[in-house]
Amino acid sequence: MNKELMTKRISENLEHLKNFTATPNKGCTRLPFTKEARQAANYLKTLMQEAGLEVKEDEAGNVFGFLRGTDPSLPCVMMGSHFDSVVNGGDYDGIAGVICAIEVARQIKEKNIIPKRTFVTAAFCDEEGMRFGTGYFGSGAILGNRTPEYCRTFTDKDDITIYDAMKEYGLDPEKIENAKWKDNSIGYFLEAHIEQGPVLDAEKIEVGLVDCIVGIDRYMVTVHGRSDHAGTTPMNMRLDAVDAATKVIYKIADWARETNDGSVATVGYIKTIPGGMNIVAEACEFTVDIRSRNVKNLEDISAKLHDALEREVGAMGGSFDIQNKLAITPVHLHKPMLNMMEEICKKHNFSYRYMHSGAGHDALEIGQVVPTAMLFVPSKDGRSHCMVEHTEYSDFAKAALIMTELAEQLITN
Ligand code: HGY
Ligand code: MN
Ligand code: MN
Repeated sequence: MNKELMTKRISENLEHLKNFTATPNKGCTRLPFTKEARQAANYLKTLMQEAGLEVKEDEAGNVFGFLRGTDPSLPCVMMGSHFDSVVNGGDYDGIAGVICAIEVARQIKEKNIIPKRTFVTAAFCDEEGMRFGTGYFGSGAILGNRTPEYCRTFTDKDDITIYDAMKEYGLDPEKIENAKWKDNSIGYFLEAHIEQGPVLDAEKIEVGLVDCIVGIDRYMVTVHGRSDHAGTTPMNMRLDAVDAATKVIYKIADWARETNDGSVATVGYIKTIPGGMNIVAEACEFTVDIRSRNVKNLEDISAKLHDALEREVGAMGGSFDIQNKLAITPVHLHKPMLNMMEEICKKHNFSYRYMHSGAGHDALEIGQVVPTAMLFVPSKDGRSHCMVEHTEYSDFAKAALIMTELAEQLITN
């Protein structure tokens, strides 16, 4: 395999994809079911077609490329990641894994490998959950975990439901369940991704072999109080939603620290309503994102959140709503494939280490039911979900090379 050619093609593709953002010069903002998503999906279809793949967009808005195997009865080997992003995010999170998958397909063709199992490149439409606060929409849909009711439930900040956003994008949410793949039709799932953390870069290691991905519980909390004049309303007569909410928020990070096992909890979004500096807030919204390799910690921190809300909002005299936007358990990835990737790294003298992922991925959703392998390449200074996110294109070529040799073993057996 010609690593220089692979690096060149990967860089050309990712450089072109940088055009498809709603915030030019301010990072990548490519939210699901938007103009930018459509532009990226169309470009990915072209690349898959040029690679000689049969292309399909499914009822969820995912894009797939098929390199048909000689034995269609065998479960396929799927490789991919997501083509959506966070707001003002980086240029490589997710999308680089899609391009690596397409490069693997090119390599399979150029090496004249005749696959027994079909090889499928996958571009999932909404892994981040950034627009609707959820997550793993596209990868969840192929497992049958998304319904029209689900699409009606969740809204974005403009109160647009997933359902209406899909219709606007040209999809029929009533047909979302048709996106489900037949049980046992996916034999293996592979994902290449940037680490999004500091470990590989700090330790100058080329490849991360991911053995475990954290579980995630995500909530949107709304505390309801009463709006009043900020100057004339005595402190003992207020139903101050912000006062109660912050008495809960300030505890959340410590609940994670107290686990002492790397669990994390984040309040990434807070909004006061109506948001006037001289108005006692009527309501306060905030998100909670809890992650751990230990399910019990997810449960404990969620329980502490509910108890604190009961206590503090009760004392204020208001009420609260809490919507569970995502609940997914940790996943341990497929040891035999990890061993195969380790052997490939040794063969090519790539330095590597086993590591867990603190970020969720489509591999977290699909790995719940399908043997899954994931590898990381270094993120410069460990930065991600921001416009300074950077990884060398030659590192993606290494990822594609490793995944090509792994895929070759899987699709020919
Ligand atoms: O939030 C995450 O961990 C991932 O980037 N979706
Ligand atoms: Mn991300
Ligand atoms: Mn990602």
